[in-house]
Parts: sequence; C-alpha cells; structure tokens
Amino acid sequence: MRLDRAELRLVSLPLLKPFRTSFGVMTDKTFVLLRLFSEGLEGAAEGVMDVRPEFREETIGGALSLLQDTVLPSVLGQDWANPEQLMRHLSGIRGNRMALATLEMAFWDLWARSLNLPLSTVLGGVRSEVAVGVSLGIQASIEATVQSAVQHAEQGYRRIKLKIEPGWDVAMVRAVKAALGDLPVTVDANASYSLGQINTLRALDTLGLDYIEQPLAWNDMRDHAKLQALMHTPLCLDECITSAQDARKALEMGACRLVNIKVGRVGGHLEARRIHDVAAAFSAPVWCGGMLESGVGRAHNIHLATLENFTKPGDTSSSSRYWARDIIQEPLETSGGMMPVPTGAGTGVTLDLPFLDTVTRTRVDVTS
Ligand code: OSB
Ligand code: MG
Repeated sequence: MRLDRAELRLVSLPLLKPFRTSFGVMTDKTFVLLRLFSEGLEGAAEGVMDVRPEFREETIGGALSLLQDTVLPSVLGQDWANPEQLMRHLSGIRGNRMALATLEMAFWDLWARSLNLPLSTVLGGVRSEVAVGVSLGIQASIEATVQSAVQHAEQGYRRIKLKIEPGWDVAMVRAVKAALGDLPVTVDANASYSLGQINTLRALDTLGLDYIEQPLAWNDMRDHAKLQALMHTPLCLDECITSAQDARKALEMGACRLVNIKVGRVGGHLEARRIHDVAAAFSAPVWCGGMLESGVGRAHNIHLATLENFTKPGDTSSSSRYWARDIIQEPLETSGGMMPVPTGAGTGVTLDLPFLDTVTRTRVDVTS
C-alpha cells in the first residue's frame, strides 16, 4: 500500500465523570488521533500518551513532534506490503512505543480494510465477542465505591478492578469484596507502593483478589519479583511491560504471573501479539487493558482481545460509561459483560467527522 498522506489531530473529549487514579484526576481525555490515507481508503488510530508523563514517560507533545517531523515523513509516499515491513523500517527508533503504536495501529486498520477483512481476522483472533470488566477510579467514599461496584456487577461485567493508593486500599477492598461475593475483584495501584509498605501489601494478599496490578514502581521489575515471592496473590504488570522482551524477563524472574497488554503502550499489534505469545509459552494469562480510549482505540483493543490467550476479562467496557458522545458512528456497548467485535473491514468503526471537528483542538496534514 502506498501511503498518500496523514492527518494528525489533537482531540479533547470530556469524560462523563472524573477518573481518579493514584497519579491524578482526569476530567477530559486528550489524545492524538492519526488518520492515514491510501488509494481511497483510510485507517485510524489514537495514541495513549498523556499531556503529562505520569503513567509512563511519553508525552503528547513529544509524540506529536516525533510523528509529524520524523516518523510520518519517512513512511509517506512509499509502498508498504504489510505491517511487518513498515515496522522494520522504523526499528532503529528507541523507545517511543506509544508514538510508534499510533502509526502501526492506523496502518493495520488501513491494511485490513484493503484486504476487506476485520482486524481480528488478520490478527489471528478466535472470538466474535470478548469478556470485559470495569476499572473503577478512586471514589469519594467506601459506600460510593461499593454502590458503583454492585451496579456494574448487576450490568453483567465479569470483573471489577478497583484503583488503589496508600490509604485507599484494605478497608475499601474488603467492603467491595463482601458486597460482590464470587465475582472476581482486582486492584490497580499504578505504581504507588514500595516494598517499605509490605504490611499493607500483605494485608491485600489475604483478601482473595484475582490479581494485584502494578503495585510497585513503573520501571522496576526486580522489586516486583521480590514482592511476588512473598505473596500468594498473582501480580500483574502494566507500566513495566513495553515489549515481548520485557514480558519474557518479567515472567522468567517471577516479577508477575500475568500481563496487562495495552496495544497502545507496547508499540502496536505486532508487539502486543508477541507479548501474548511469550505469555502463552509461560502458561501465563493475558488480558486487554485500556487507557480510557475513544471508540477508535477501543475498537483496536477489542479486536486484539480476540486472540486465544486473552483469557481474563479486559478493560474495554461500554463507550457510554465514558462519553456522552463518542467520535465514532457505531455504538460499542456490552451486554451481559460481553463486548461484540465489530464485523466490518479493519476496526469496523467509522469516524463521526462533524462531531470530531467540534472536539478537535489542532489539526495538521502531513505529506511526503
Ligand atoms: O493503569 O490501567 C491503567 C486508565 C488510564 C491510565 C491507566 C490505566 C487506566 C485504567 C482505565 O485502568 C481502563 C479503562 O477503562 O480504559
Ligand atoms: Mg494499570
């Protein structure tokens, strides 16, 4: 496929409710949206970097400049046979996997559309719907958290994930567990604890959680390995894993027993699939994470989650939990905790351009 041109937008979409994690409060989701054009077709993807580097180190500013000034000019105006060839061309770029994922995913969408096949089919997926849970941000009170958890359980979500931070953990989790009975409950600390807080971590270990996500520092697998050796509850890494090599090392050293795969964090679908395969070789389950994506990124996540070893519910819940209106035309809604995989070519979703224009802050066209 010859890549004719690209369009980069900075989009800001208001969240229905603020989302609070250990690293901050989000009231709007601001993201980079990339559209790639080739031979009358179009592919799209969104980046998962934030304005401030509080989840990982990449930023929207850095990614926009890398894509606009360096990466896109080096791939536009040329023919690319498949995603592998495109990414081999960019293999000299160190890090910046969120920025690279934005291009890689848009290219997969475009390429699958040119083959007239759903993205899940070209990725090798085996499911027409995927199991999903919800990720509940830090709330104002334990009562409010229990109420929200019960509501989502009643809607059929297959797992409840609770954001925690020091001081908002054992008592809150115990109350939610008591209210939910057998439904799997997990926690995500977003790197807010250290081994110095081992007493709290040991208390969390007694609560029957399905797993504990990224308790320790965003870039520290060694301390996670020390912690896992002391805990019965499996640890799951998110921030620490940006590649299949990271996943191999983490599983080898016992830093985790399962992996949260976010295609936007790891450089795209090729690397996400490699992580999926490495984890399978270790008999470690994987699940599909989310970064509060709009319908564009959400659709990519849903297609990826159709691969065989995505055996735990993912974070790609209904779009209507996040937005009054999404930037795509199709609804992405769960029923009974299952999200149907869009059936059209590529991601199977179409931009709602008039609405997108109203939430676009900047827009640049890039040509070769
Ligand atoms: O750590 O998984 C995370 C959202 C933003 C940044 C990091 C994370 C999250 C979530 C939300 O947990 C998942 C979602 O609903 O998209
Ligand atoms: Mg996480």
